[in-house]
Amino acid sequence: NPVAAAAEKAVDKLQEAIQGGNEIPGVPASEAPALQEPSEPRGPLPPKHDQRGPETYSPTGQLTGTAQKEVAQGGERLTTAQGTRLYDTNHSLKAGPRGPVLLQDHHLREKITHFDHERIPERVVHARGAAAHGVFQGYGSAARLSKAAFLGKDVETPVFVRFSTVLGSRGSADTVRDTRGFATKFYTSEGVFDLVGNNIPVFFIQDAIKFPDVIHAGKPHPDREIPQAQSAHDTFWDFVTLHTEATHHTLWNMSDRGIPRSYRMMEGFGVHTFRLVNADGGTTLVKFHWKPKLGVHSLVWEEAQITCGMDPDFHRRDLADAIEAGAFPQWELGVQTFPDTEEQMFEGIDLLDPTKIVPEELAPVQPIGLLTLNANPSNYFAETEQVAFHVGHLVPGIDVTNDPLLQGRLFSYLDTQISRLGGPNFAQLPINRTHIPVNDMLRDGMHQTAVHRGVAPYRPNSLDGGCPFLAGADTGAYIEVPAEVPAARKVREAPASFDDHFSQPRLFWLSMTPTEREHIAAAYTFELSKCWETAIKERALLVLANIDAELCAQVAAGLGLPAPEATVRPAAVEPSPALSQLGQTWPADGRIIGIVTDGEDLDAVRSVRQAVLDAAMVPLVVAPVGGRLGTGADALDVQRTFTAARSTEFDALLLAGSPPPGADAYGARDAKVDDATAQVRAVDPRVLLMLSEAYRHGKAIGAWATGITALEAAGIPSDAPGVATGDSARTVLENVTELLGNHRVWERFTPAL
Ligand code: HDE
Repeated sequence: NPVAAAAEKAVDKLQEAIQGGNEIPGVPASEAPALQEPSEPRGPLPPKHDQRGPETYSPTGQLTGTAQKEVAQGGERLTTAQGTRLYDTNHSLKAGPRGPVLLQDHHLREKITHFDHERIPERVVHARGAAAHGVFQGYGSAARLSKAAFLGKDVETPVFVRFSTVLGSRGSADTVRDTRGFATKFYTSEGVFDLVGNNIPVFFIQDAIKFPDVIHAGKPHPDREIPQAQSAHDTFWDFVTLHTEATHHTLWNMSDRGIPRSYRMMEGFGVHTFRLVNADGGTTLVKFHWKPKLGVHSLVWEEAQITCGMDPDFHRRDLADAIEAGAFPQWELGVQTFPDTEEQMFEGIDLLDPTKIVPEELAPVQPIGLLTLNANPSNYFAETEQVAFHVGHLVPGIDVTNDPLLQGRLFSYLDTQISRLGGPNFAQLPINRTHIPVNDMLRDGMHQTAVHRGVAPYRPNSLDGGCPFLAGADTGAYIEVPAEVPAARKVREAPASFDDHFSQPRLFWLSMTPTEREHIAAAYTFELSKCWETAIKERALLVLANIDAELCAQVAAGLGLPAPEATVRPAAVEPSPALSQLGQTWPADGRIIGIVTDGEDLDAVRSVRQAVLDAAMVPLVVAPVGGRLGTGADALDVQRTFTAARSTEFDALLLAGSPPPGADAYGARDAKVDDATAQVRAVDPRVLLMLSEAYRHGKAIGAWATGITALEAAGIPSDAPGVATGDSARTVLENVTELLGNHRVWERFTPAL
């Protein structure tokens, strides 16, 4: 089973990382050969098997990404940036060993000056991100809609995808409640196409002119610069309750969509309506969707909050580990299609309003290709940080619409990149370069790396042989759709259809299961409790009253405020079951199973660990202390100690036990077997915490033999929902795997946490 083998390799890697650094078990540090500084030059470490750098091709003599790396970081001997060899990099040039440092020390100044300038401004939004390389394979099903070559049947196109949170700084935690960015760069045979989307299909505002305002409101308060990466504060709620067009997006944020389990388990949306053009010039309006093969899953709020502290890099690590293990995440790209009519409405929904969805029941998502992420970046800065997406990077066959949010974005991305990447030549950075020849007339500027030939970068010219020549429609030119612009007055106005701010939030609310509604009400209560101003809480309750009286009443009760009456009666709407995350089963591939053991009955642990691998999941052995369990070739590595483990890291817990049932377990060494109270007291409190949290968070728990004793000590009956017990470890695992198909044990959530 290649997936299992890959997962095993990943666990070994993890083990290496845990043990790495100073000690190899059984070998004193001084004798560990690999850790000694080599005395002779040797080749650099090869890239890890999961890593890849950007591949680029330039006909104008620009270096490709790989070649550039060789120039910058090749060879055996340390040099200055000018290539001069150095004999010392640890001591400044001084007037005597105890004397002052000399200004003439160029190496010192070059080294420190370069370091002083290592940082570039972080993105003004979406600063915190993680990315991966991959491939997109067209199904060909979109050929009747779009002439874009990369959508053709079996056409493979390299891609680079960056996921992000929106509000937090570069160093903020991954699992905060926020929208997630989902930006994809397709290096197509017709130029770069960027699909710069989010994991939520609607946006806060309807007009880009409000973007600075909504972001100012969401970012930390300007006086104390708190809170970090949070919407739970006055200015955010002030804005979204005064601009009620934000109600729909805010509701999605307060739902489980705001706290994804993994980047691999979220949907992506292009949000705006785009226009596709086929080879005959026929046009269709579409909305883009990414559908994850692993399903859409979320954390629960308490779990997300604990994870912010226990592992702030949770999503970043999850993505990289999965790819390293060969469990490549996949999404299908799909489109909802609408006739390109003059009014650009579909079933009464304004397609130019980015706060509206079109329910999938009205316009099904039709799959048009498959995205597979299969390599990690080899340098975070060069790739993930320097990548520059732009909604205006389009290829023939894809065009924009008049959505006023999209129109503003068409301006913003290039503008922000000029300041973030220090000038107008960032398209030459390896990660941003198209993989096809560039023949532009853009010249000079900061950080120009091309050595342009010729003397006439203008058209027409007679000096450079008339080059570059223009392309026509038959030679692959990008030609904007000659869409009609109706005669109109210049106005600062929105169409009347943009005024409906509540019917779609109500549609979303009605489409949720009771459990999901509980989570939403709890999230609103949490966020609004963090606001200082009562007036803002009261205004937020008014907004909720216009969505649903029950939602409003629950949040009002939590805040200790009266529930107001609705002021708006939203249009009658049909629920859209496709919006709910519950009710389906999904593959458990790549799920993380904590096997908690006190070191007894290692045969069962070994066998269940192997069974977890065989099921393409990742086992992590959790034991009281680190090191290895048992001896010889069969010894098991401990991946987590009771001190370093927290339930939030695992999708399910297995409690290994020691035969015979009833013997001491988990630190119960001194307890009398027949003294139940003593046993309860003696179970390690860290195990009890792990169990009670996992139970509260709706995770599947399995136990066998004395593991069942520990379960009971944690107050979890062995017949509770989502708890699998038995004598055979493998049978217990089978039951747990089945439970994982539903992601969580949802029965435990009603009533809510
Ligand atoms: Fe963005 N957005 N955005 N945005 N956006 C940026 O560009 C902007 C919007 C999205 O991983 C910035 O290079 C405006 C919607 C993603 O590098 C900036 C408006 C959607 C990313 C910018 C929007 C997005 C950005 C900041 C309102 C989903 C991260 C850094 C009209 C469809 C891309 C940068 C990455 C980044 C502007 C609204 C998605 C400032 C003006 C709607 C995924 O240019």
